[in-house]
Amino acid sequence: MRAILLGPPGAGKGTQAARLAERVGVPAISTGDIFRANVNGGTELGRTAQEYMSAGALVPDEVTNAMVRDRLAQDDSAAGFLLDGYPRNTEQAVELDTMLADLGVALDAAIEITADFDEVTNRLLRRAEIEGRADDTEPVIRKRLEVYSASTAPLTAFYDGRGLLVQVDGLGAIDEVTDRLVSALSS
Ligand code: B4P
Repeated sequence: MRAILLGPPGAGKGTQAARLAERVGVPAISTGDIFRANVNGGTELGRTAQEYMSAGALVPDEVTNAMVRDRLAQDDSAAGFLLDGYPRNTEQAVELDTMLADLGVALDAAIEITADFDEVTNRLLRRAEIEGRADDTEPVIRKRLEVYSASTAPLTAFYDGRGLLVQVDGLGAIDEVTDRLVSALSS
């Protein structure tokens, strides 16, 4: 399976990507996790990413695209992958097309996990209490949702137009959402 996971921040992309990837036997590739690992490791990429992430903005496309291109070229992605949090705008989606064409493969599905903004805001504020992520404060969450509406939400129509869109309700227990995803993908 070669798929991408779409949805607003807090919809459950990271949560469900890990579970789905394990069931399907492909790597879950989270651009957010790669950025955070670089921030924690104090790398140059991490310093660049932190500046944008802590403001709730997207990390510049040239940085993100190069990172994903490298990751998809690794051996474990050859038989499939689940991209969590990429693409996040039309420019990244067009670049992903080029990367996949260069690898001679194509996407099987664009899975969108839907959830309303009140619910995702509450989830992220709860996570802030547990994990203390710098981008889970109320003003930054608001900014992330604005960026999602302006830049990422148009990808729903982009992938629907190609017949690749699979929408799954992200509300309810984590196990229920996983079951919905598995059944939506198998049909
Ligand atoms: P991400 O790491 O992708 O973070 P996110 O969108 O907030 O979603 P995440 O995966 O963490 O949360 P989830 O919904 O699983 O991005 C962070 C930042 O990195 C971006 O703002 C941007 O700056 C940068 N970035 C990443 N990709 C980029 C790209 N392609 N281009 C440019 N910049 C990029 O879960 C949230 C919470 O909800 C968790 O606490 C979870 O436990 C909980 N939860 C999940 N499912 C639930 C359920 N069903 N019920 C209750 N709680 C649930």
